[in-house]
Amino acid sequence: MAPDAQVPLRVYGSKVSYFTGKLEAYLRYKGIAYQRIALSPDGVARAAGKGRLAAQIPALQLPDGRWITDTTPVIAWLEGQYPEPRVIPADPLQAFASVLLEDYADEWLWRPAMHYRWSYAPDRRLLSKLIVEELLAGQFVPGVIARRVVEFRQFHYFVRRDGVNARSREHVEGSYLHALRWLEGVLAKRPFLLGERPTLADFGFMGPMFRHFSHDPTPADIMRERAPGVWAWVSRCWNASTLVPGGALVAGVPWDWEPLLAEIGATHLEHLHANARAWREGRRRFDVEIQGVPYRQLPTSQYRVWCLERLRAHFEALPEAHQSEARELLEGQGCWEPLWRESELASGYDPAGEVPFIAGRPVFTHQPLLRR
Ligand SMILES: N[C@@H](CCC(=O)N[C@@H](CS)C(=O)NCC(=O)O)C(=O)O
Repeated sequence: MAPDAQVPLRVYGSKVSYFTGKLEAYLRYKGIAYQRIALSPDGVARAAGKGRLAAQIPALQLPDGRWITDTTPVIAWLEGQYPEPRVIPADPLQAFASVLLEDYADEWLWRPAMHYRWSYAPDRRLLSKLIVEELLAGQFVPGVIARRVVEFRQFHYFVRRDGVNARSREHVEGSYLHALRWLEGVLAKRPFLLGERPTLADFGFMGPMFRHFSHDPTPADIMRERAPGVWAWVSRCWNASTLVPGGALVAGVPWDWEPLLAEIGATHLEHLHANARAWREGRRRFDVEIQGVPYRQLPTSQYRVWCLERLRAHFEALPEAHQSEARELLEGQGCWEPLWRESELASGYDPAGEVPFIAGRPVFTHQPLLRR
């Protein structure tokens, strides 16, 4: 049953979170009413009281009481419930390429986003303050200790443990700079990535670009200096509900997407492949070389095996004529081979096909490995 559009969805999230920002930008554009509930002790208690303590944010509660998580399947599901204005392009090739861009923005740009936030002192200080104020609103807890704990936890789990060190640091920052340059070039030609209105690729990029890169002091300074067009686009996406409906999209996958696809093939898909192999071999950590830079002891992620499965499933579901077009596009940019290099995938992440109606599992969780 479609949710009642008049009753706001409850979005449990944080005003500084990557994925909460991505989802909020989408909901605003769609005109879907929502109420954001901060993860203060009160917000957590309310979520827990409804029988579900979110392991990840955002977690959404529908008017009928059901919960959904994970912005990628959540957006896909909401598109079925609220079809207009549609964000998943009607052209199957554009839709497939957009899903690939969304996955890259969600998963590959996550590392530089966390690195800038937790490695640079001004960013770390500001964000630990904001997070503690949100989490501990109304509680008497020594703020300075809580902030140090947050800073240590985030840096340890999402920066050091995710392979950022003296050898990889420049490359990690290079991923952000590459994405900025690419976006700036495309946005000099049209207001959104596929034309006159935002589509899934725009909302995918809003994850890293909105609540991290355009907000945190160090990457925001870089964005304002080097990519003012991206700076303006972030606001445009946030304010996109005011656009006149029906803006045109370009035909097919534009040639200016190709350099980004080449980057995705050389980075994100290589990483997804190495992660999937490590998962098959039952390893908790793995090494991989990306664009000649060694990333050591990365945590194996069950969730990201599922990401690769989903990308393949999307390709396989394309009508035959579009499959050959998509294959040609991917082969031309070095994406095809890493997408299929791992012969068998068995993530076991969502065996009953229930997403987004499952509790999303944190990206680096190893529960199934522990059960062996
Ligand atoms: N794939 C998920 C990822 C959600 C996610 O990782 N959210 C982060 C915050 S932006 C989180 O909850 N992290 C949990 C933690 O820090 O332990 C989605 O798209 O919603």
